[in-house]
Amino acid sequence: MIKKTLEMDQDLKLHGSWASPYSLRIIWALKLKGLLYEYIEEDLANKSDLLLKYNPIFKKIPILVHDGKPICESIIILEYLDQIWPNQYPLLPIDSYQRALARFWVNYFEQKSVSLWMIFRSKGDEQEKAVKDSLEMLKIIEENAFKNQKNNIFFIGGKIGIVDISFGWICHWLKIIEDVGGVKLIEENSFPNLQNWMKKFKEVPLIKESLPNHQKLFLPFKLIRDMLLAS
Ligand SMILES: N[C@@H](CCC(=O)N[C@@H](CS)C(=O)NCC(=O)O)C(=O)O
Repeated sequence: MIKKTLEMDQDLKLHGSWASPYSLRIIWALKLKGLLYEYIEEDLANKSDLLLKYNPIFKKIPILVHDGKPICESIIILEYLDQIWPNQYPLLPIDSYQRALARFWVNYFEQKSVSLWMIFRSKGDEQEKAVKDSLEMLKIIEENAFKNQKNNIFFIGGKIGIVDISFGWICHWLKIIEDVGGVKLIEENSFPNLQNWMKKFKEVPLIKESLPNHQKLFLPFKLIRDMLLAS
C-alpha cells in the first residue's frame, strides 16, 4: 500500500507489522513530516528474506529503508528522519536544553517500559514484580515528565514531538497488556496527568485513525502470551 503525501522524490520503505507499537512510531513520524513511503507488512512468524537481510542482528521490525539503506530501531529511525528532514515538522525541540530533556525521557521510557512487556509475558511472582516496576515507572512519569509542558497538552513544545511519539503506544497497548496479562495498572482517578495526556493524544486525528482495533489486537497478543507461558 503506497501512502500519498507531500514529499514525492524520496525512496522510503517501511517494513512493519500492523500490531507493532514500534512500527506505529515510524508511521506517525512519517505522516507528521508529510513523507511519501511504501509500507511493507511483515509476517513475524515467517520473516521475509528482506527483513533478515536488513536487520540480521535483531531480526525485528520496524526497519526503514531509505534509498536502499536500512535503518533499524524505532528511536534511531525517528532521529534519522529528523536529521534528514529537519524542517518538515521537527520531532526534537530546537533548543539544546529542551532537546536534552526530550532525549532523557525517550531514553527513560525505552529502558523502563521493558517491565510493561514483562507483565504480558509472565505470571505469578515475576508478573507481580513487573507490575510493581511498571507502576513505579508510571509514577515517575506522572510526577516529573509533565513539568516541561507549560500548560500544553504534549510533553515538550505544545505539539506532538519525539517524547509523545515514543510514549504514544501506551495510550493503546497498555490496555492490551492489562487485559491479556489479567492485571490493572491504571484506575479511573490514578495518574491524572498521564491519563489526560493519553486522552488528548488519542484524540489527534492522525493518531486516532492509525490505532488498530482493540479486539483485533487482543487475540494475537493473547495467543503469544499463552505460547510464551507454555514454553
Ligand atoms: N527496540 C526495538 C523493538 C522492536 C520490536 O520489538 N519489534 C517486534 C515487533 S513489536 C519484532 O519485530 N519482533 C520480532 C521478534 O522478536 O522475533 C525498536 O524500538 O524498534
